[in-house]
Amino acid sequence: MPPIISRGFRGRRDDAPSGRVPPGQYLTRDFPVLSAGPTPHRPLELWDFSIVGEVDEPRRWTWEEFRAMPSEEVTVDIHCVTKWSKLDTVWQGVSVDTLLDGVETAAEYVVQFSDGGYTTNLPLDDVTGGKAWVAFAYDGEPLEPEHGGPARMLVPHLYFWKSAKWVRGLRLSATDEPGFWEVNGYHNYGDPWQEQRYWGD
Ligand SMILES: Nc1nc2c(c(=O)[nH]1)N[C@H]1C(S)=C(S)[C@@H](COP(=O)(O)O)O[C@H]1N2
Ligand SMILES: [Mo]
Repeated sequence: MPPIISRGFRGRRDDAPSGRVPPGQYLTRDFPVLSAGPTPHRPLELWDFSIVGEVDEPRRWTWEEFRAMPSEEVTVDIHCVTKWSKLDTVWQGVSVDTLLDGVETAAEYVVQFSDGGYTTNLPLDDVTGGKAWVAFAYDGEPLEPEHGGPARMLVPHLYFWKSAKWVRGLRLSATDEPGFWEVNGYHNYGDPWQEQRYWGD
């Protein structure tokens, strides 16, 4: 008798490791590009990153200063609201904790702002405590413009629209100010494990 091979088992070989893929998501090995507008191309000598709003003193780094800061390699899973998830993506970036080091603020919210005008809002707690980075490399290479280069936010515990490409800074605020997709029907918080895709989810 030949061994009995279960097609069911074979068919599931590419399935997600359990507990890694939020409800309603499928896995992709591609890296889709999702941009609401054209890709900005800002020369590095005209790039800076700033922390503004409700802070004791605004902070600003040129590209050179930003790249001289300590950075980390992080391996994380990312989840787009259009239902693709990608496991074990590898980034290099500066932790937002490092950028906020020494910044005095009573703010509870933050808006990421970008070249091209994109914004996205979240509680300050969601970008502190080792949960968010300003990433400048992906898979060991400088971040491609389509994916947000020269630098983008990486906030992997929320849907990926909460990770602004071409990010130029953080605006700290006492009040929550909905960003680009949040005023256009997306959920204000965007937890993929709670399937917080749209208003009312
Ligand atoms: N500036 C900017 N950032 C953005 C977007 C955008 O349109 N503009 N799209 C968001 C959405 S909806 C997703 S899923 C991810 C897509 O990142 P990717 O194109 O690198 O896959 O970027 C997010 N950040
Ligand atoms: Mo998205």
